[in-house]
Amino acid sequence: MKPAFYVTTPIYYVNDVPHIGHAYTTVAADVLARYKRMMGFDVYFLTGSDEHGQKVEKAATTAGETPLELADRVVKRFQALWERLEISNTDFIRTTQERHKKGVVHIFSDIMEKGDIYLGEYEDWYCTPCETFWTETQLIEDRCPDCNRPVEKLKEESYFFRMSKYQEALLAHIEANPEFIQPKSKRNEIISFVKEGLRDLSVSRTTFTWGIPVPGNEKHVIYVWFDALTNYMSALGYPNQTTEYERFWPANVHLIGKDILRFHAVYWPTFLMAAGLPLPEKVFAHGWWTVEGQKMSKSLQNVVEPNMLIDKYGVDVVRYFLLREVPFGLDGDFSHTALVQRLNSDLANDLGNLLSRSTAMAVKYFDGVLPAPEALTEIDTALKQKTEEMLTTVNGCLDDLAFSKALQAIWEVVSAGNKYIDESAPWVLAKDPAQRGRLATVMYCLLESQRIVHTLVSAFMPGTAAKALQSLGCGGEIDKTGLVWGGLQAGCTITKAEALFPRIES
Ligand code: ME8
Repeated sequence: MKPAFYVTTPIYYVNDVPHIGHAYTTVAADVLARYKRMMGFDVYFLTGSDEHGQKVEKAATTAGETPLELADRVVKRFQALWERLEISNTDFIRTTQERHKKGVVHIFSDIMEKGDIYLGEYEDWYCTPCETFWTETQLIEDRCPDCNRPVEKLKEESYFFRMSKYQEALLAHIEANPEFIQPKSKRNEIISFVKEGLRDLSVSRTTFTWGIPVPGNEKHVIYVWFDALTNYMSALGYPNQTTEYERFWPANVHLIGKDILRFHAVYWPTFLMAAGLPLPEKVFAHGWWTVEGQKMSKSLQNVVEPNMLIDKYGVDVVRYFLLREVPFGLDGDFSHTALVQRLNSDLANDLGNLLSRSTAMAVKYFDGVLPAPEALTEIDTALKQKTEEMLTTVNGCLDDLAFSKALQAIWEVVSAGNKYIDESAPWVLAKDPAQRGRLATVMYCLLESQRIVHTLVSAFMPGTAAKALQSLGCGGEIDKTGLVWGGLQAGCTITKAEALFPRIES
């Protein structure tokens, strides 16, 4: 049986329309899912929408809709974008679905029965946009420490989760599992946060109604983060012991932005501990995008709309840029100039040009019928070795979620291919009939190296790779057998590849 791999994105709030931040996490998860599938894993890739809570309720009131009408309308925009971005998710969960509500009610009741959720009273500072309570000392100049907006004093009867009880167990888990929270700098932040002491957490609200009612006390709705985090299990069928749940829980990796790490690395694992359930293997928090040097925000009117980028540059350019430009885990800046530069140099000049040059030569010298190679010489073996080493490097990088480094490793082989052409000078060989066999070997090695390159590229830019592989005479299913040198069969048809990426004058 294939090994299982479960990757998730955050479920996005429907009070906002999708922007490049959302696209970033989702594309990263997609690349991982595609790569793991290619490597023979049985992959469950989950994304979805977070539809309850005060934020959504308020946005709906402003829009003159019911919360569900708002959610139904906005969720379509996310789903349409994921389709355009060629996101290969297995499932899409909405927190208003019955399957999800059932899961949330179950885990809440279960923890309550076990004694770790109790009824109490709350008085503290509340930030509505962040849906978070803060103590007096956590406020910065009387404002929310996360978003710097004003907070209000709220007193309410509330259910509490006995998070304090799990402080030591959580620390022990983090210490014993260095891979659990990544990157390392973020792991250290969480360790310090937990060491400062965990307070019991308010897990219900009575000030609004848009949410899942607390079982047995309908005055309360369940805290939106308690509700949302449970999606990772409810999508698999929890609390039922479905085949999916048995097979895929616990998740291999929750991909998230750094803004929501505390919820995933402190709240979620302690909820799971209280319910006696296994914890996810890894939580990886990536950095944030600014836009042309500024924070992306509605008020600055600089929100980058992925659909606009796709219209302008094409889907694969967007996918490539997001993962290549910034090491995953660090903050980065989006600019059109940087994107056009990557497009022109990495994609048009390097990757695209290499393929059109090589396939054009195969057509010109061998009428597009791939010749069988003779014995490899030193430079051929060097190219073959470099191609094979790339596979190991990329595999390691993707295990570490180092997408940018993985792409760099692939592009080293692209450069090696371009250099190989210069060094082997096929146009000189072509003039000498005695060098026909040598020319055949050069063409074979050149195209075979690119076939493997594009097999890997298919995880990042599926459309581009499909076109490239087609022109190399090997379209169709992609799997790891395609990563072995020698896959190109002598006699197959090579067609001249059109420019994969037209250059853009900036
Ligand atoms: O937080 N740069 O949903 P959300 C990079 N519903 N990534 C960004 C970004 C930026 N500028 N802005 C947003 C929620 N993101 C909750 C999640 S999960 C159980 C519940 C990405 O719609 C990043 O992944 O506010 C961040 O974590 C997510 O969008 C927040 O999306």
